Amino acid sequence: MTDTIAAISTAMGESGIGIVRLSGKDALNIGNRIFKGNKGNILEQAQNRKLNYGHIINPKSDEIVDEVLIAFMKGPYTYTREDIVEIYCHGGIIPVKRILELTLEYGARLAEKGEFTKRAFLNGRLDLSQAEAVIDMIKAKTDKSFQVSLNQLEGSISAKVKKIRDILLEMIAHIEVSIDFPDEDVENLTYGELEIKAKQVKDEIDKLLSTADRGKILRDGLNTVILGKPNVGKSSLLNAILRENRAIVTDIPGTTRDIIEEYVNMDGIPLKIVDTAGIRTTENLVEKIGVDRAKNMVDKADLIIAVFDASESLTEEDYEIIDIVKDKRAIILLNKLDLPNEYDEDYLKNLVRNKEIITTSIATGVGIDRLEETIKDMFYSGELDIDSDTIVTNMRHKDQLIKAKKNIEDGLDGIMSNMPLDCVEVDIKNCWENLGEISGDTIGEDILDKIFSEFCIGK
Ligand SMILES: Nc1nc2c(ncn2[C@@H]2O[C@H](COP(=O)(O)OP(=O)(O)OP(=O)(O)O)[C@@H](O)[C@H]2O)c(=O)[nH]1
Ligand SMILES: [Mg+2]
Repeated sequence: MTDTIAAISTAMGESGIGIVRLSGKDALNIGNRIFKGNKGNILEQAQNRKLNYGHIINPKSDEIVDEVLIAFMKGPYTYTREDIVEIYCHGGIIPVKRILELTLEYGARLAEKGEFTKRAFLNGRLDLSQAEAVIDMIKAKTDKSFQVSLNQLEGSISAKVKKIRDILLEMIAHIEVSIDFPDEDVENLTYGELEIKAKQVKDEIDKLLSTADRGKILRDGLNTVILGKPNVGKSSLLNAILRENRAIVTDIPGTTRDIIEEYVNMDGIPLKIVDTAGIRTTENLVEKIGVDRAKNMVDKADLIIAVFDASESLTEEDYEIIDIVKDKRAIILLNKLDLPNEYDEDYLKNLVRNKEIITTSIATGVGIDRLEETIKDMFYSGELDIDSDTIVTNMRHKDQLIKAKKNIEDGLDGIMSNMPLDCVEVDIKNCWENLGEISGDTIGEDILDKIFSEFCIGK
């Protein structure tokens, strides 16, 4: 990590300014080679963290490349903990590219994706969960998901994980002492203490895990799948929610053949709306694949909107759909209410029992607002308290928490059945390591590379 990296840190395109960033021990040197201020080569005398006005020049020809502001930030009080030089030039593709090329020519190496943040992590400025929060912040699509990432960057998960790991460490220390100085009284005491602490650890892990699904929703959007037999108005519903003609709507059953996914921000709730092919038995190969895909979406759905046609009595396909959604979180939509009704409301109510039934006429726009209100109510009700500061938004963290939970449960079983302490210790240590992978204290190089490859270049 002794080389100096450089990258364009702003998005490529037309803009007011663009930023080229350098980090590493040669950052200042390289900056000095290509920058010319009013008083000559000013960076050398520049005060730390002050903006300097001047030009980037090509040292070989003295030709001006761009008019810029440049700042030098001395490590270790920087993002990467290394010396950093930032060059603020005109936006647009050409200036940033030419300046980047010059920095490379004078000794910098093109940064890999996320390499600035990786250095921040490796130099101990951020732990891994905080580094991951940086990606999430950059990718956040709603205020809420941004806020949750910001909390994570501020260390909300790190603090919780550290607290749990400290308890585990105390347990390990306790066990080691008991093994080194065997004494029956001490040992009995040890089992009692270990039990209390193991339960505490398990509780804390459970608490974090209980926020994980909510975190996924905040990050990716509430996965909302529209399901129904052909021609009931599923695509019309997608269009109504999006308020644009996204999907093709015709009166021919079997119009939608593939999955259509769109994101919408419903008063701050991120939704991923999925329109699907109408469920029916068909000989048409393309449609058949579409129907299979529709059914596959069900398991991944956070919420299903099952659409029925009120102008017809229930068909075999409708019964199949009722069966699919009966144990799922679902809203029942009775559509085409503008037409003469053929369904038996009480009968349907009885079939879907605990589910909310909403009557709509999507074609004329009736009932959409009620559907939206219902979705919002479901989201904000009960367990979905999205103001909580620590929410596990990252699937990698969730996986580690699940592993940690399994290990502490095994450990607890061992404690309860007075297993030899060195066996118990293995589970406790595993749990400690699982949690360490969240903060990055115990983690392999390959996983690190994978995590940082999700970043954009220049961050
Ligand atoms: N009268 C009436 N017609 C509607 C209503 N909603 C949708 N339609 C019509 O029903 C037909 C089918 O609508 P779509 O939205 O394509 O239905 P779909 O469920 O996506 O159908 P597939 O893609 O074939 O599965 C179209 O002609 C719509 O205009 C409604 O509330 N009332
Ligand atoms: Mg359709």
